[in-house]
Amino acid sequence: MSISKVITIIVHQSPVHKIRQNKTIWERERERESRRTKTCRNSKTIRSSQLSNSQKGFLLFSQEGLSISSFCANRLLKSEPEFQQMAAQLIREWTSIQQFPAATQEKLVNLLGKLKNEDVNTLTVLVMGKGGVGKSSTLNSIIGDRVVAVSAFQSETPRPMMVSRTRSGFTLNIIDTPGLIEGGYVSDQILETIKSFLGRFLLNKTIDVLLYVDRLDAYRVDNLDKQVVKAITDSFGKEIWRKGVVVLTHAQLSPPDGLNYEEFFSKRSESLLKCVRQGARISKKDIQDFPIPVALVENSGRCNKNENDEKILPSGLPWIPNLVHTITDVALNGSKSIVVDKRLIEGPNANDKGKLFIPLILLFEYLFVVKPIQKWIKDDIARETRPSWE
Ligand SMILES: Nc1nc2c(ncn2[C@@H]2O[C@H](COP(=O)(O)OP(=O)(O)OP(=O)(O)O)[C@@H](O)[C@H]2O)c(=O)[nH]1
Ligand SMILES: [Mg+2]
Repeated sequence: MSISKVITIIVHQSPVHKIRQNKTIWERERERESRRTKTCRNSKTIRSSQLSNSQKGFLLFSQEGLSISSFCANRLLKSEPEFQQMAAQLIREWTSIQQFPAATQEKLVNLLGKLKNEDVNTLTVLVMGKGGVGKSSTLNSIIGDRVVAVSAFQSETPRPMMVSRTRSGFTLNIIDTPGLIEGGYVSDQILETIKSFLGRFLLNKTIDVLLYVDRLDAYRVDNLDKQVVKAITDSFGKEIWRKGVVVLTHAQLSPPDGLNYEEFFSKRSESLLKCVRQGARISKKDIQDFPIPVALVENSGRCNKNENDEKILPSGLPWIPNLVHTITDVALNGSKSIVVDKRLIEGPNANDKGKLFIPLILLFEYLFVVKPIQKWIKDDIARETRPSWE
C-alpha cells in the first residue's frame, strides 16, 4: 500500500477527521491539543521512534494546514527526511480557495480554466529570494491558508517545501525555499539543498514560473542583490528569467517624501529589473523582447479591502487575482519551462563555477609571473659587482 494511502486511512480514522465535522467537539479538542502542545514544547527533544505511525501521520497533516500541534510537527519534519518527502508529495484538494471572497474565487477559477484550455494541467511555481522578504507569506496568500510557517525574526524556512493543491483536475505546485543569503553571502549550501530537493521531487518535470520575491519598501539595490540573481541564473540558466515574475511585497506603503506611489513603484521596480538584467547578464534587447513582469503583493492582515472584501493595492487593484493572472500569462508566454534534469541538479552553482579555472590561473601565475621574477633576481645577482673590500 502506498504511503499516501496509509496516511489517508490514518487521517480518516483519526479523531481529527471526526472533530472537523463537529464544532463543539472540535473546540474541546483544541483545548486538549493546546495542553498537549505545551507538553511538547516543554520536552527538549522529540524522537520519531517515540511516536507511532498514526501519530506521525497525524503530525504530518497538522503541518500541512490542519493547525494541530504544528510546533511538534515542525520539529519532527525538520529532523525526518522521510516525512518531508511525504509532506512534499501530498497533493490535496484546494479547498482553501473557498476562503477567498466570491469575486476572487471566480477570477481564480477562470484563470485555472484558461490554463486548462491551453492544455496546462499542472503548474509548478518556484519561489526564491533573500531571507525575510515575504516568500512564505506570498505562498500562503496564493493558497488562501497558512500552510507554511512565517516569522518576522528568524528564518522559518530551513529547507524547501512544496505545497500542492488540485482543483477540477488542475494541480498547482508551489515550492517555497529558504532565503539565499547566509552570513552576508549567497549560500552554496542552500542552493545545493534547493537543487537536491528539486532532484528528489521534480526530476524530469518542469519549473513553469519563478517568483523572484523582494520588498517594495527597500530603497536601495546593492551588490548582494546582483549576487542573488547571478546565483539563480548560474543554477537554473538564463532562460529561467523568461519564466520570471518580480514580486514586490509590503506594497501598502507610504512612499518617502517628495515621491508619489506610482513614481516610487516605478523607480523601485526599474532598479530591481536593472539588477536582474545585470546579474543574469541579459541583453537590453532580450529584456525588451521578454520584459519581466512586476507584481505587487500585500500579505499583511491589515491590507485594505474593496467592497467585495478582496485585498487591494493602493491603486484599488485586487492583488491576489492580479498575481495569479501574471503567473498565468508567464506560464503561457511561449517560452519553454525549465526542465529539472540531471544536468541542472548536478550542474555548477554560482560560486563553484570559477573554481574550475583555479589550477589554470595558478599555472599561468607560475609561468608568467613567478618564473620571470625568479630569473630576473638571479640575473641581477649575477650582474652584481662585488665591492673592493671583499
Ligand atoms: N506588512 C507586511 N508584512 C509582510 C509581508 N510579507 C511578509 N511580511 C512579514 O514579513 C515577515 C517575513 O515573512 P516571511 O513570509 O516569513 O518571509 P520569507 O521570505 O519566507 O522568510 P525566510 O523563509 O526566512 O527566508 C513576517 O513577519 C511576515 O508577516 C507584506 O506584504 N506586508
Ligand atoms: Mg519563508
